[in-house]
Amino acid sequence: MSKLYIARGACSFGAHVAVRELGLDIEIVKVTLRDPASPIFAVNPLGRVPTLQLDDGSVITENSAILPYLADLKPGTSLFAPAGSVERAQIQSWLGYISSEIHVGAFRTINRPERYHPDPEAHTLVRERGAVQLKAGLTHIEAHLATRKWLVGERFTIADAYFGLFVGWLARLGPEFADYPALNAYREAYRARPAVQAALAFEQG
Ligand SMILES: N[C@@H](CCC(=O)N[C@@H](CS)C(=O)NCC(=O)O)C(=O)O
Repeated sequence: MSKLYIARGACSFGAHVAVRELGLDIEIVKVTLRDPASPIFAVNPLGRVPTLQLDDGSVITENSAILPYLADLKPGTSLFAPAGSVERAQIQSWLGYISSEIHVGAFRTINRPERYHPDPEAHTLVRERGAVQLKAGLTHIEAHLATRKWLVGERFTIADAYFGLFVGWLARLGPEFADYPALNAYREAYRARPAVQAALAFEQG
């Protein structure tokens, strides 16, 4: 059976949700991160999640590759769109924006400043810059969501499975990230989904 490697509360949550939304027969394997003894290093030399290992041993990494791959296992699913369609490109556009601007460009800068500057005394400044980047990205998405419930096409897609986890992370950052009405409504709609609740229960168990 194929395996999706995830870690509790990590950015693998979107792929985990997608597996449950799609009803795929894929084993969810919970691992620890930044731990040399973690089994993730035997599958992905970077030691990162999500990592998808297929029946035949092939390995796929990166949210932006794993999420479309999972959706394509269920042709015609409403979580994605047909090859060649504008909607498919828009969904992929959001995957790229969230992966680069929101995750690595903003959250990682705030959560892992040591990856951007070796001097601990510089970390406060790095985090501050990350917060500025994050607010710019959130303002952009807040405006987009002001007139729609989900990112693309009036329905929940793999872009939402992915973005919803980062909206969940905002609560960890404190009150300066609380004043986004459309994002707050989006977080509630995301959390209400049975697949999200099942994924949360599994990861916290
Ligand atoms: N660009 C990757 C980022 C993956 C990533 O950084 N995952 C984090 C968890 S949110 C991780 O595994 N961190 C452990 C580490 O970097 O050692 C993706 O989108 O899949």
